Formats: sequence, C-alpha cells, structure tokens
Amino acid sequence: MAKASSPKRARNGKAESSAPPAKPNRERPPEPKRHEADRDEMLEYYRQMLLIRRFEERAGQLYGLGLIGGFCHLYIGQEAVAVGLQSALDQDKDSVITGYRDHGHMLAYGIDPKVIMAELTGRQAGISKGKGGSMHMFSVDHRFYGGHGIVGAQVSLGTGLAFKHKYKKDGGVCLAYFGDGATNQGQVYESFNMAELWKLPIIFVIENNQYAMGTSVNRSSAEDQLYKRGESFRIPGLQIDGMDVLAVRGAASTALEWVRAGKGPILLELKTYRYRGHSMSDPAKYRSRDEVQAVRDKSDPIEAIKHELENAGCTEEELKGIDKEIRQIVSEAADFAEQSPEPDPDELYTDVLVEKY
Ligand SMILES: Cc1ncc(C[n+]2csc(CCOP(=O)(O)OP(=O)(O)O)c2C)c(N)n1
Ligand SMILES: [Mg+2]
Repeated sequence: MAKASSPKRARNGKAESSAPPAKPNRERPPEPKRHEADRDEMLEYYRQMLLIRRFEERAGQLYGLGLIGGFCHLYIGQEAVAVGLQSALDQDKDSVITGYRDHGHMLAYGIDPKVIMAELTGRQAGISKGKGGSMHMFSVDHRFYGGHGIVGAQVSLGTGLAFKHKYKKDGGVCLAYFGDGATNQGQVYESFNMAELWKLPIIFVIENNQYAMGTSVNRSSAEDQLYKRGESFRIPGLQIDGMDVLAVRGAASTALEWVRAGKGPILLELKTYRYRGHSMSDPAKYRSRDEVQAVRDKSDPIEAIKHELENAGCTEEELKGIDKEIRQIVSEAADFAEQSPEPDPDELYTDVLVEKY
C-alpha cells in the first residue's frame, strides 16, 4: 500500500497559505479632521445643543412632578454627539436609529419639541400618539426609526435599514447609535459581520458615556478601547472626542465619505459622559459627585462651543438672547404637553398590527 504523503508544512511553523486565499489587507479611512465652522454654523450647533440640554432639564422636572410615567433616560452631557453627527446627514435620504436615550437624537433631527414632550407625558398629540413614551418614539417622516428598549437590538435593526438603503439604491446611509454596554451584546457582532460582508451603508456609533447602568466600561469590557470592536470583522474604527462638537462633525464627514463611496461600514467611538443617572430612578452611587463635577468643569460640550463663539466675537448679549429663545421653546413644549388630552381608550387597539383586524 502506498504511503500517504504528509501535508506540506511551512518551516517557520506558520500555516502555509491554502486555498481559498486570504483577503487582502483592509484599506483604512484617513484621520478625521476637526471641522472648521464659521460663526453662524457654530451658533447653530450651540443652539441645538442648548435646546437638548434645556429640554432634558425640563423633562427631568416634569418627571419629578409625576407628569412623565415609566422610564426616562436623559441625554445631558452627550449633546455634542447627536448634534455633531446628525448635522452632517442628508435628512432626505439618511436614516437614524438609537436606543432608549433618544430625545436628543430627535431634537437634533429637527423634530418638533412639542410632540416629543407630549409623548413623554403620554398625550394623544405625542409623536407615538402617547403610547410609546420616552423609549419608543418613532417618525418615519423624518427617517427616525426609534427609540428601542432592548439593548443592542437597534444595531441589528439599523443593519436592516442599511440593507434597505443598498437594496433600493436610494443613496441613504444609516446611523445606528448604541452604548458602551451594548457593545457586549451578541447580536451586535452578527450585525457587524453581515454589514461588512455585504458592504452595507451604515455608520455604527458607539456612544461611550463610560457607564452601562451602574457598571463602568472598564469593569464590564475586556477591551475598553471600543473603536477596535469592529476589527475582527474588518470594520475600521475611529475614536473621537465626543465632548467636542466640531471634532464629532469632522468625524461624521470622514465616516460619510467612506460609506457613501461604497466601502462598507465604519465604526465611530465617541468618548462622552452622562451627567445624570442612568434613568430618573438611578441614585448613581457607583461614582462620586466630584467625578461628575470634574467632567462638567473641564469638558462640557456647550461651554466649549460657547467659549469658541466668544473668541469668534459673539457678545454675551447675543448668547443670552439665544438662551432666552431656547427657554421659551422648551416652556411652550412643556405647556403644550401638559394641556394636550390623553389618548382615547380606543387607541389601545390601534397600531398593534400593521393591518386592521
Ligand atoms: C437585552 C437587554 N439586556 C439588558 C437590558 C437592561 N439594560 C437597560 S439599559 C442597560 C445598560 C446599557 O448601557 P449602555 O449600552 O452603555 O447605554 P447607556 O444607557 O449608557 O446610554 C441595561 C443593561 C435591556 N434593556 N436589554
Ligand atoms: Mg453607556
């Protein structure tokens, strides 16, 4: 009987290349540049971030008064992320999806603060007819696909949205936000694999606010440099200062250019911080007041752009005027929300199934 020949081995102990051949090295995106904005553009970012901050502060008050029921997760501290990224999108074709900390993303997309506040207070005029509340807001008209309570689920849903953009050739890109905690969820990686394999037009955005409920990122994550999380799927990642709206805006341009050129997904890790507890019912005993205060003092995104505006010649009067204008918008939204009627009980049976039954 002929002796079977032993398989050929490379002398250095490494596996010899065998068919099919390995994929070539992945191209890398360029280092993003901080966005150069003129005074008017900076004023617009200031206005939008301030709107989110004041809106969230008011939502916190309404919650305290018992006007908002259920869960309520505030976005205070993270404003530069939604504003910096979404200001770069094409609202006529791009889509956005996020988790339950969603009010800021809707405001940054230009959705009327009144219908968001009315949703928070469970009123008929709310964007989900008062039946979704804080975590389940949705607006197909704005291509804003929620508002999701299941950690990580929006990543697979966002991958589906990106598939739709590609399938329909509508030129859109999906922006899918998720938290540092969500990066340890299994479905995120199944989505990464499919997105890269099919070169889907999606920007995976990790909002690393340092905590997942009461667990800090380095206590929960073996690899805490979250921008590397796509590497084993060949998805390039960039780490960005999420407290600097112009740095975020610059990264958005780099990411959009990459995705729109058909190069597939990209991952952005925005290093940010949430000032409030995880939700309104979180006593936040897992960190010190000093830690929060230090971030507020050193890296507040709104103070930072305000400072740049002052350097660009904006007067205190002008900035105070904007603050007043924003407070007025938020007050009107709160009044609207308090005065709107609750949904009719019959609404319990609508919007449950797509078709009538
Ligand atoms: C699948 C699933 N597991 C657990 C939870 C409970 N839960 C709600 S929020 C949260 C923390 C998520 O933290 P992160 O992704 O960092 O987002 P952040 O709240 O900081 O915005 C957890 C574990 C959930 N909603 N869904
Ligand atoms: Mg987090």
